[in-house]
Amino acid sequence: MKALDGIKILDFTHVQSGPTCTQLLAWFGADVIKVERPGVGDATRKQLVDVPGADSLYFTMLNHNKRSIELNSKNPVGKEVLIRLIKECDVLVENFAPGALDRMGFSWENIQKINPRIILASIKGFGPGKYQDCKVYENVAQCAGGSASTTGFRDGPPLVTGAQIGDSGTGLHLCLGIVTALFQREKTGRGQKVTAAMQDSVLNLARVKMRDQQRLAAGPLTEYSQFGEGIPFGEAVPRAGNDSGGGQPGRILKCKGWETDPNAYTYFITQAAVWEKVCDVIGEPEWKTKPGYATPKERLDKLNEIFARIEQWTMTKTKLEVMEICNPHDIPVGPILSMKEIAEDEGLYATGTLVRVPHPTRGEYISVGCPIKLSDCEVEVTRSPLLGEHTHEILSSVLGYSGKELDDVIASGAVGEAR
Ligand code: CAO
Repeated sequence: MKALDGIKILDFTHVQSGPTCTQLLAWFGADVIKVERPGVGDATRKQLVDVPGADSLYFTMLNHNKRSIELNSKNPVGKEVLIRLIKECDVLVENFAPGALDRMGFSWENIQKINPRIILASIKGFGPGKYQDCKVYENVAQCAGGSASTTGFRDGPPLVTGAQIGDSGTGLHLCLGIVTALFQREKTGRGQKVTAAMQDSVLNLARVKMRDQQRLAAGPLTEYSQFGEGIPFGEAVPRAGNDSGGGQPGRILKCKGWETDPNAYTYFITQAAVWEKVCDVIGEPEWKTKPGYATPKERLDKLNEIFARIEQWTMTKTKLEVMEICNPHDIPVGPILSMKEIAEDEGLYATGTLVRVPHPTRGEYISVGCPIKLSDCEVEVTRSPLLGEHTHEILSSVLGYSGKELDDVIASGAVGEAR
């Protein structure tokens, strides 16, 4: 038995943000019916193709455990099929451009009339306001949500991060909204509208930077490296390089092999509670009591010197040796792991965080499995559907089409089937 057994999701999502959300729901046992344009499908099927003729990794890695129906929702017969799907399903999830669902004739008011119990879950770039009509992609959200202005080095331009906090981050937020609405429906019997804006989700993930924006009014941010370097603050939270966000000084330091390996680095935090152990490990025991070094406040203007000394030590060790030496002392360090190293970590396959998935047209590929583990709901990752692979099955077994009615729908051209 799966946690979301019996829940049917009408999945009108595409690209990354929405599919991230519905994939999680599918992993927890929901029946996710992905509606795709006949002959075209989700645009990511054909983006960044590495195996000619096969669905891309972009698509396969975001659409596991789903079923695919090819359905033209602008065609009159297609609309009838869609109405039947809305009647059958518990949740409709979409991340079309603003207004697209309304233009199809499926406004929230209409959807509620068709099925008052349904939950409509939407991702948009912005919430209501001056930018509400904009189409938005990942990096736009990272910039508009405050992340880019606070990422990177002070003397360089704003930076976007490799983690897809705008797309996958918003998908996660929406997923929580959906299960919360399902929980509330248990008591009220009613559906509701759930929305998550990409700007809002990025801002939520950048919450500590809004904290710092307000702290600036009370004085300089002493834990930022620029304070110790005597560089004045402006009106907005600056980019903090690799400073840690939590008030404990931290940096990325070179390790053995850095000259040729771009990832031979470690993150190193000089946590106040373990300062004495840090001094012992790097061979500067006198710093434990030396005036100007003994307390965190005294050290603020010496952080460059201190980290340069720690780096002299880390450069004599590999990043994994640094971790092995520091961990027993509770000194927080993090090796900079490349995607290659992560892909080769069998421990991550053992926990299901990485999975090897067989696929009929592209062969076996590696995917990231479900990052959330439930003790009573095991996740089994199955491959993404081919375009229209389940059209017939959904029409007949979910919607009850049969005989002439089924033939008529297929003949109308409103639906397509895997070729
Ligand atoms: N049958 C018929 N028509 C369909 C259909 C189907 N099964 N599925 C989609 N369509 C139509 C839509 O109705 C829309 O038509 P109109 O423009 O006539 O209303 C059209 O396809 C295109 O949809 P779109 O505007 O959503 O797609 P796009 O490629 O132009 O824009 C995106 C993509 C992502 C920028 C936009 O959807 C968006 O801003 N979404 C919200 C924010 C978001 O999720 N962004 C993250 C994307 S991941 O980086």
